[in-house]
Amino acid sequence: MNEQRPINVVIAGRACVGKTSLLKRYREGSFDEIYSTTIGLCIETQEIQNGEERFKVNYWDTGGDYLFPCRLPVFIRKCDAVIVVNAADNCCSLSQIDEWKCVLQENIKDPQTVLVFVVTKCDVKRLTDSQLTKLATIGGFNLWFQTSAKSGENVNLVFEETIDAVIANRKKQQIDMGEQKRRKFECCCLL
Ligand SMILES: Nc1nc2c(ncn2[C@@H]2O[C@H](COP(=O)(O)OP(=O)(O)OP(=O)(O)O)[C@@H](O)[C@H]2O)c(=O)[nH]1
Ligand SMILES: [Mg+2]
Repeated sequence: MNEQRPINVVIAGRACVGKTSLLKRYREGSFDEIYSTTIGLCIETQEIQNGEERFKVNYWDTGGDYLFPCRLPVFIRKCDAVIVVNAADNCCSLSQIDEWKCVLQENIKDPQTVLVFVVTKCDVKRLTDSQLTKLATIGGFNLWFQTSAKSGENVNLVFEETIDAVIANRKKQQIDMGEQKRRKFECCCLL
């Protein structure tokens, strides 16, 4: 069994949008109505199996007030995926999406980084599919979901599809590198 390089997933968004609740619902299957702000940063780790390969996944649950709208800290530049969380009841305007787009463009230089747009609290207010798709497309996201940490709707899907996309990117990168090496070798043989 192959142990792979850890996968780093940053969960970002303004304070109180539901980042910690989203992760808690996924990892523990529970939901808490009482708001307890995340001070700075919390890291959770998960071991996952994908075929013959084993991955350690680190989830970086950021505290909204600590990070945003300041420049995101350096670890975000090295992550494999960023899950941007917005709450359906108060922060899905076009100007906020533009703001996120700038923050991500400024901080994430690796085009392989999977950008995920999550609108949560959909038990309180729900966007239409076309509203969600429009916002996510304008923001330049690769994946988008509407979720509720309270009901659990789509929560597992967010994390499963994000991890699948990261692993698929890595596999594609390995194939591309293998192909480049093979071409170099063929060129050397011809000389
Ligand atoms: N109705 C509803 N409430 C939610 C949902 N997700 C989170 N909440 C509530 O929203 C509040 C904030 O949730 P948190 O998950 O702590 O928010 P956060 O983004 O981690 O906040 P910070 O750590 O301060 O950045 C809490 O009172 C949660 O119970 C949801 O899907 N539906
Ligand atoms: Mg939190």
